This record gives sequence, structure tokens and C-alpha cells, in this order.
Amino acid sequence: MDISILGIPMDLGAGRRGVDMGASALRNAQLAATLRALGHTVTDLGDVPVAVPETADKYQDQGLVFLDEILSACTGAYQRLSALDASTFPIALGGDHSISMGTVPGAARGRRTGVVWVDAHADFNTPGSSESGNIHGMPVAHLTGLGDSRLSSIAGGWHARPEDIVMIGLRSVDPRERELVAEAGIKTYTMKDVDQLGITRIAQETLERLSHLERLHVSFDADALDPVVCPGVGTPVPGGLSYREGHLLMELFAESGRVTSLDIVEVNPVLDLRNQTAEVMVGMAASLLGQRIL
Ligand code: 5AB
Ligand code: MN
Ligand code: MN
Ligand code: MN
Repeated sequence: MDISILGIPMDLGAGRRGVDMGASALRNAQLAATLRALGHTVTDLGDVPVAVPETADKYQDQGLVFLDEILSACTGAYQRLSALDASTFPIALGGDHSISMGTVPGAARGRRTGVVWVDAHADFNTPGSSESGNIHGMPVAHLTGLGDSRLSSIAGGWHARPEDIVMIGLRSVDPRERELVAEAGIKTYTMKDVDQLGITRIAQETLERLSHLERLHVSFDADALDPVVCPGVGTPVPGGLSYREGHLLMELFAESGRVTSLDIVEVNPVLDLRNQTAEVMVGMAASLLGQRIL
């Protein structure tokens, strides 16, 4: 497979500093070499330009922290990815999860695309429902066309349909956000569901539910995994996916041969232990891209 890596070193959407270094940490953890060893052709496209908070006005817009800078970085990511050949498999490296407002439509390249959101959080706040104003808690709502019209039109008129979205690993959803997810009719698997059903059944149901789609994007927030596995995240929540549950999910998706793009986001080297989180996430990417045990 032809894989293209794009970094979006941005922490403007997160409440805590440091995820801007995630892209660098993932490269340092041998992402490209690992994927090449699996037989892929890997091109690193470098980084999209991102403003630093020190030069930006934090509260330029009510309820949306660093709106202009995030719009500009997401637009940059969208343009870089949507220019890629349709057969190329893009991997976007965050950065905080607000990058996905650009990377998901960029990877979709105009086509209807399923989105598998692997995350402790639903990221379905709107400016009206968010208590933090942090845009990394809002990307899915904006991908479906809700919320602020500037953030929901980064890709022009392209939107993800709620019925094409599945969320896995949830265990921290805000009260109003919960209502919005239910109203939108998005399929969710909480950690309770993971415990009760098991990851195998969840992977099968997800692939079945999205079986009408030719393109599937996996947006993998490192905080979906348990903080013991991935301590280097800005918003850790106990009780997450185990190391093997994460791998098994990626292995089952790989077996399906249906995933066409990937985000790896929210890796925070400032809070990490010797780059463990980046190394774990490179392993997840390898499982998704065909690394086998036997
Ligand atoms: B992440 C919270 N719901 O909106 C909010 O890490 C957390 O991309 C959002 O999943 C977490 O600020 C965003 C409290
Ligand atoms: Mn997230
Ligand atoms: Mn999260
Ligand atoms: Mn986070």
C-alpha cells in the first residue's frame, strides 16, 4: 500500500499543552520504518503549518478557544490530504483531536466515508454545549454539520452522516453532549459495552453496520486506551481499552481490508513515560496496517 504521513503539530484545541509534540514523538517511535517493514511504501509529507499559542489571541470568539488558528490548521490538513491520490492511505498525526475536522474530509476526498471514532470521549460538543470551550471536544459534531458554521464547513459541503459513525471506548461524555449524541443517532460502544460484549463482537458489528461504505476512516485518540498503557495523554480517564483490546480491534479491522485512512491523535510527550504512548500508538497503526503475529 502507498501510505502518506502528515503531521499537524497543534495543541490549540486541547486544555493542556504538549500534544503539539505528538507528531514528532510518533515519528521518533519509528512509525515510517515500522510500516515499511510491513511492505508498504511510506512518504512523509512533513507538517502543516500551525500557529503557536504565544502568538495567538485565545479568546477571539466566544466559546471557541483559538478558533482562527484551528480553522487555518484544519484547512491546511484538509487541502494536503484531499490532493492525494485516491488509492493512497493517509495517516494524520496530531496534535489534538480538532485536527480531524480537516483530516477526515481530507482523507474522504469527496467520497462518502465511514468514521470509527476510538476515544474515551465522544467529542460531540458544540460551542453551545461545551463547558470548556476546547475545540478538541467538538470535532465529531462539526463533521456532521452541527455547531459553528466556520468549523463545519472546512471541507465545503462534505459532512459525515451520523449513521456512518461508530464510537468505541467511551467513558467520559458531558451531560448535554450525551443528549446530542443520542439525538444524532450515532452508534456508540461504551467501556461497559466493551466489557459485556467483547471487542471481537464490537469490531464485527461495526464493520457490519458500516458495510454499505467503501471507505472507512479510523480516528484513534490515544486516551481510548487505558492510562496505564498510554499515560501520555492530556485527558486521561481510568478504565480504558487494554493493550490487547486495542490491538485486537486494529487486527480485526485489518483483516476486513476495508480501512482507508487513520488519525493518531492526543499523544502528549510532556506527560508520557519515555515515549511509551507514541510507541504503543505506532504498534496500533502497525496492527491496522497488517502486522501479524503468525
Ligand atoms: B478529546 C470534554 N468533553 O469537551 C470537553 O481528548 C473533554 O479529543 C474533551 O477526546 C476531550 O472539554 C477531547 C470535557
Ligand atoms: Mn478525542
Ligand atoms: Mn479523548
Ligand atoms: Mn485529550
